[in-house]
Amino acid sequence: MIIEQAEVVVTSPDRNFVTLRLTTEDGLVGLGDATLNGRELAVVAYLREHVVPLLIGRDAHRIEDTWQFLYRSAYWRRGPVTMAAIAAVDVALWDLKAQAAGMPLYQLLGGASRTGLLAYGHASGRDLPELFDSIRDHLDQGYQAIRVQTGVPGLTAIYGIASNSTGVRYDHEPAQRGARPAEEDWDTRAYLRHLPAVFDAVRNEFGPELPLLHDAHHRLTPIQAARLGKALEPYDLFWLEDATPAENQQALRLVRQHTTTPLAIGEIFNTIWDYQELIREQLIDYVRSAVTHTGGITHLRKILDFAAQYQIKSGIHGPTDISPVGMAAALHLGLAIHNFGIQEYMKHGTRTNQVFHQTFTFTDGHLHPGDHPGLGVTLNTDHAGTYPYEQAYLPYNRLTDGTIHDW
Ligand code: EZ4
Ligand code: CO
Repeated sequence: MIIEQAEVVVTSPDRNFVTLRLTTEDGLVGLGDATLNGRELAVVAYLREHVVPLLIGRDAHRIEDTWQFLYRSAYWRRGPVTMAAIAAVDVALWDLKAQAAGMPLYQLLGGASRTGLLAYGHASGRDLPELFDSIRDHLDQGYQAIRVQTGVPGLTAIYGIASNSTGVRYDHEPAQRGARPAEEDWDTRAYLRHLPAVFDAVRNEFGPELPLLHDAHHRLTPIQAARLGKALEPYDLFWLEDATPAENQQALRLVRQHTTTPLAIGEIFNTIWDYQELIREQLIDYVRSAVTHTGGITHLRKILDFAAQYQIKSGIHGPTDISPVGMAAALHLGLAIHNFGIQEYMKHGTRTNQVFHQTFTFTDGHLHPGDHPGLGVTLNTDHAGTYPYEQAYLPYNRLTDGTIHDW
């Protein structure tokens, strides 16, 4: 199964996506997602200039060998750009191998360990009435687990709210098109005062059973995160995500000592080394890495197998900046592993769904990758070509005194 052609397709239907498309001599087409939100073209250049020339003529069956070759022969290891590029190659090779075998990819990964994947969606509102409407809307769509984000009094534009006070709706996700990143404001004390009351109100309205999640998006110090985890204990969160900035694994030890609120982290990690202490010392409960940003199925599987030894489960990142290709890869992996926890799922827009034809399903709050050979996603290159790349940036934060803060 020799790789004859490797193309990097950039398209921007509802937002920018980078897709690697491998074609074999036998005419099979495999897809891999290489989308790195806000830094897309860096991965495009890495792939086009440095990886594509190495792929032509290789045996597409040699997935582990190709992974090790790309990782070790670069000499410069890790990092989001490198690992997204390797991920795209890895997923495209798994797609090809499963198509060649005539099986859905999850079969090659060991077969189904469950009938469907519990998914959570993103409810949000500037205030409680808006938030309650959003939760009800998600329940109507069938979601059985819900992430809750709200506005904070005194702050005008903060992470996770589908519309801000200027009435401008995010295009499904936080990156915004334009030549400069949007500035948002942040005040940790105001947030810490406000959030427990929000969860109190949500539990009163929707009862004790609904799994609720929350994303603190890297903004807290360890002691602030510990306090928040403790304050939220009465509301029985499924998880508190990214409580502290991710680089310092030690921070989680302090948080852990103070709270029984389950902790999830890792959407911006890119290798198993970022998790080494967190997993071995059981400082977290859920691994947030995406297939797309963590070296593909081959590497994320190793992280999740390591995590399984410590009863730590998957919580694979699934915002709209993961393309339908990256999402399908997550679903095949999630269906196969034993230590599946939950899958994040924000729906893509109609333009995206025209560019990427998908066969995965969402029924009664559960995702299933479908039973088509391979990933089950095809790329309509004609449609893709009608949506050229548009510059977009993730926002950034300033405190009230003007200091840049973690976003
Ligand atoms: O901010 O994917 O849990 N989900 C998240 C996302 C991230 C974006 C960044 O590109 O934190 O919304
Ligand atoms: Co997050």
